[in-house]
Amino acid sequence: MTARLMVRGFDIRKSWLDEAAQHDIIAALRPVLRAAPLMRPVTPRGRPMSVRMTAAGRLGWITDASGYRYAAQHPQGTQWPAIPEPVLRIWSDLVSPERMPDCCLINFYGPEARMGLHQDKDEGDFSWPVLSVSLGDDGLFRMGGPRRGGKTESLWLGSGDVVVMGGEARLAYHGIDRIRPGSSRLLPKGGRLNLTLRVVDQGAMEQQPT
Ligand code: MD6
Ligand code: FE
Repeated sequence: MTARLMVRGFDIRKSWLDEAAQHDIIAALRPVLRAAPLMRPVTPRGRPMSVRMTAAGRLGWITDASGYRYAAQHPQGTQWPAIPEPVLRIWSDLVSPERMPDCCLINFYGPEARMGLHQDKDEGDFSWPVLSVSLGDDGLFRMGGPRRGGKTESLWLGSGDVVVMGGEARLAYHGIDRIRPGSSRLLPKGGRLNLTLRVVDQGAMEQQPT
């Protein structure tokens, strides 16, 4: 059973995906991860992130010494694979069938991984929401407001949960404090996968690093 929760403008759909739908997505992600292997990104300040990352779609979000930006190629020099159909379907159902996302960022969390509080602000168009899909182990999701240092609220995201971050929440700070290793059996080797779908837009191919 799915349930809807609104927290600080974050539209949270608990158990939006049933187990069969989750397995379908994992199967569809397997060739994507073969074509575009997960890598450990390094922040512009030279700190390796604890999550591993890759992408699908026209553009992928990357970070390295030259900054955060969207790029048309995986750092290995290949185009990003297409965003799998069952993932696009979630976007059509919850956001819009009129405009498909340009990027599906794929984050993998091992037992020690976390994601510090951040805004998603490298896109050229904030009128579209960012949609996130959680798969595998539970992750403790922290939600704040438009300014760093404001009040926050946390909620465990489980496998199959979907979050739509739009409207007043589009530029809200958010992050993952920790995961609960071993809480799901969806991924044979454990861990948490998070997919975020974004409309990037603007002459994004020429985008300057931030
Ligand atoms: C995560 N999520 O759940 C990290 N970004 O692993 C995000 O950073 C995120 O959940 C934009 C919109 C929704 C999100
Ligand atoms: Fe984010």
